[in-house]
Amino acid sequence: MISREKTSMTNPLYDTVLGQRADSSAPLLHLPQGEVVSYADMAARVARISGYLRAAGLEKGDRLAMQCPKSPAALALYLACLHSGVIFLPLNTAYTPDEIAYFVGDATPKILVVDPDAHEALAPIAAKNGAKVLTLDAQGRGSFASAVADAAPARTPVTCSTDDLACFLYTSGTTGRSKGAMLTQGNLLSNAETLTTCWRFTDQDVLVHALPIFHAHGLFVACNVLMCAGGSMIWLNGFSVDGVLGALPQATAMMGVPTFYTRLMEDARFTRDIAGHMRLFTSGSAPLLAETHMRFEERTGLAILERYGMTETGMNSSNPYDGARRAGTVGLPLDGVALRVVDETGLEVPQGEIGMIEVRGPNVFKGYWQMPDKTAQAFHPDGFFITGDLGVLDADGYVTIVGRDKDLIISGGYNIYPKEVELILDDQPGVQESAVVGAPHPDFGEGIVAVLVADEGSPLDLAEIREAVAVKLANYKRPKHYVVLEALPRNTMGKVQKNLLRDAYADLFQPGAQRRPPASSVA
Ligand code: MLC
Ligand code: AMP
Repeated sequence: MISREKTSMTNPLYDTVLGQRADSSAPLLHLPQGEVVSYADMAARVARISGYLRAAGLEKGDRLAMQCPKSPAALALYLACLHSGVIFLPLNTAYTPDEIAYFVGDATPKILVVDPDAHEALAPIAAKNGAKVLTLDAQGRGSFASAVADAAPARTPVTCSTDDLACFLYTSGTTGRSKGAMLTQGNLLSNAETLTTCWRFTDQDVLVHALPIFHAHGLFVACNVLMCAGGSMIWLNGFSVDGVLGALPQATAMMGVPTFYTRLMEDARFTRDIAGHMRLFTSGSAPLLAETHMRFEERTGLAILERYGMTETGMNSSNPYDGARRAGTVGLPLDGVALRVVDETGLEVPQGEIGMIEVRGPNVFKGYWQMPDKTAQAFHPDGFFITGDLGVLDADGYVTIVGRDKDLIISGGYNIYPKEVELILDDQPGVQESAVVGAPHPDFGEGIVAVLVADEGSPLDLAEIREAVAVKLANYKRPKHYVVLEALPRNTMGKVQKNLLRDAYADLFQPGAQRRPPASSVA
């Protein structure tokens, strides 16, 4: 619950994560070249950016979108949006201009900040939507930096309440059309405070930060929690085994997706000696196999703490800091989060039975931007949000996720809705229809398989299809494997039986697996 003291702050989220330490020389970021950014340094940068945003005419509730490489300047831009009441819209750096055009058209940001390399492709999209486009590279250089350098700093944050919108994060859906999840200051603040307490973060903590900062995990879970605690982050530009191994000796904690842990364990240098001193390793965004959990414990003597969340809700449940971290489970509902498992009629199922996971609490988002129907469909009248995840509660209240009631693939911690890929495949010359499924993948958890049916008498050019898909879709959404069949398996109602396809390709990505094409060709 957000305290009374917080609600009387001028800008509760900004004050909690940075404002209260705006004069502190304590380290916030440790950069790869040894440079340190203190809390005070960050607050000074934020004041300048906030001054610029105000001078540029952005007001509370306006949007600013960013598709930039990870950098301290990009983090400062997020914090400056909080400071000035501007809604921050971070975009995956892998999105193609086609994808960006949709987000910009939907969210209508007043400013779009992009990588200089993408300026030429994105400037027309910004112009079409009346947005000003500025550039910011990985070193913090570009037209955005020049514009900000001339601005007079704005030191006082714009007054915001916990109900004001702080960020939009886009999530895809079963229809293939992305929805902007509207997150309030209160959503982000409550989750940051709850996780800080639950995972015992303090100003003594040093987090290995190897996640991207355009999603909930890297930005809200990692950055907000560390700043809320007053700790610091070893700021890596992305995940690499060498980068993490180099950072671990100075660190106390790390947050990651399962792929981080499987990749680390593939390296003989990742041992109890290098990791055993760590206070905490957390995992989320995708299922952590029980086998990975156990191998990690054997290797390091430490149990990974797995937690469960969503873009729309932030974190919902977590294994305990003290007490049993049960492999294969996502732990107990967080303080303040009500979690229930229900059947199709909305009634809670008996303990031990599978049902839909639904959650309610201060962490749950306000709705989808300009999509009142989708918002209404996502909630029950009593305020519970329907997650689309199927789960089961055990006698001690631990949650296990057993599947999804949504056609979703999670690859390396990123979500891919098959429909979005199928719509593009169906458009390709010679393709009659397509079905996209996820198959177990040793590195990414799931790998995308595209199953195509060709128009009669028209052989498919898979190389051409791959190229066309690459223009339209971010790299992680692109199928890792294509199969051509004579027909898709369908049930008597005519519905594609994706379960049969999943079964047929279950060992496609397994090391040494025999690729068994059920029909014509595989590539
Ligand atoms: C990269 N590729 C991927 C991929 N990431 N393919 C599938 N799934 C992914 N996640 C592609 C690359 O484009 C490349 O394709 C090939 O795979 C190999 O690339 P790589 O160099 O091995 O990838 P890398 O850059 O190392 O990235 C892998 C990764 C990254 C796991 C480090 O994907 C990552 O940082 N994931 C974290 C995602 C995350 O933060 N999720 C949080 C969402 S929030 P090619 O064809 O060019 O060779 C959320 C809420 C919650 O879910 O609960 O937390
Ligand atoms: P996103 O909306 O991109 O944030 O993805 C949220 C989805 O990721 C959830 O609905 C779950 O399906 C999945 N997810 C997140 N954390 C876990 C976890 N620890 N175990 C299993 N699935 C998870």
